[in-house]
Amino acid sequence: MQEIFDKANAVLAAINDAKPSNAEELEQFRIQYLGSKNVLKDLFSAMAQLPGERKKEYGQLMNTLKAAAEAKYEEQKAAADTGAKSSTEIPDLTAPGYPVAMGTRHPISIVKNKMIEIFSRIGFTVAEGPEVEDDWHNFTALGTPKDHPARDMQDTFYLSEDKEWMLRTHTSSVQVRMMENQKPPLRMIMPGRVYRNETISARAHCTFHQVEGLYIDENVSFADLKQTMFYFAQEMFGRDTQIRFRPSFFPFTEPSAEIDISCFICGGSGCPVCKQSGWVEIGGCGMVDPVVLENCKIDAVRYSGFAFGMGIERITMLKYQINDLRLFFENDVRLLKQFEGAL
Ligand code: 2NM
Repeated sequence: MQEIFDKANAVLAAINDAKPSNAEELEQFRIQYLGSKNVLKDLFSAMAQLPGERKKEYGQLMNTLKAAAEAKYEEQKAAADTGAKSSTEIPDLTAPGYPVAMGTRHPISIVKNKMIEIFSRIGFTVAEGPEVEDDWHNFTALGTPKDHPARDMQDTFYLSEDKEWMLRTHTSSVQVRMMENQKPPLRMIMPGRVYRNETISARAHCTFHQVEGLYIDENVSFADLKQTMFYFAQEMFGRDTQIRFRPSFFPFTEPSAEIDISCFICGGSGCPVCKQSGWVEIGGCGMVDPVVLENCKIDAVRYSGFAFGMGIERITMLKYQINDLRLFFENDVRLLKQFEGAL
């Protein structure tokens, strides 16, 4: 009789000691203790040989055995599923961590920084201002009051019913702030994000980035403007780059011009980038209208100035031959990682 109890207790000890640590051992354990021909069954049948008064005690031992086998199996299975070897094992805290992939600078930032660097070499400083603007700084001071037809040139995101507040449509609003608050000479560029309510396509987006520039001093001439743009074009696109100015219109400059550069892909002979014309547009510019200077409390008799504006996305698309503006706003790493190590 004691032999039967000893045998059952030995199996219980074996179950408690078992450490099935891989899938194969775990399956062996299951077959041995929980399968259709498991060892517990023989122990159960031995119950018949026991006297009545010890049957209950043996039955309880059998239940303990079965519960121990099931608990061990579930515990080891769960441990295997989570990859933990054992709940008591301490991880190696000195092991090196998993490497974290380094991010890359966005192409718009790369080109913006390059533009800042080029202009800073000839004495331009950088100024920034708010993206939510009032009517005065975004429009009226720049020669476009509320009823002015030139306002229709830009599709503005207004923020108030009375059209007093809006998302800035250009960074010229920052130039107004600078002209109001500082005395000439002024020589600065304003990089930043601007907003226009346009249908999103490969060539247009409701938000993009601009670098605008402003130079105000005594005797600033159109020749200074041309030479500044020529310098920029050569630094940005290469020493062989030529520029040309086409007459244009902006509400805040007179005269005004669009700036083209000779196509740096084909050198001017004609290709798909310049649409066979040999020239590509990079921005607009002009002599600041005396009315704008006076609006900003600058003596327009003593001072004159030039201003220019360029879209950073456009410059970036040209420089890196990116053909869809939307790529800049999607943050697809397949695009971004191509700029690894670039500036
Ligand atoms: C452009 C083109 C031409 C411009 C003018 C001014 C200001 F404030 F001085 F009047 N800021 N920016 C300007 C002139 C911007 O962007 C295509």
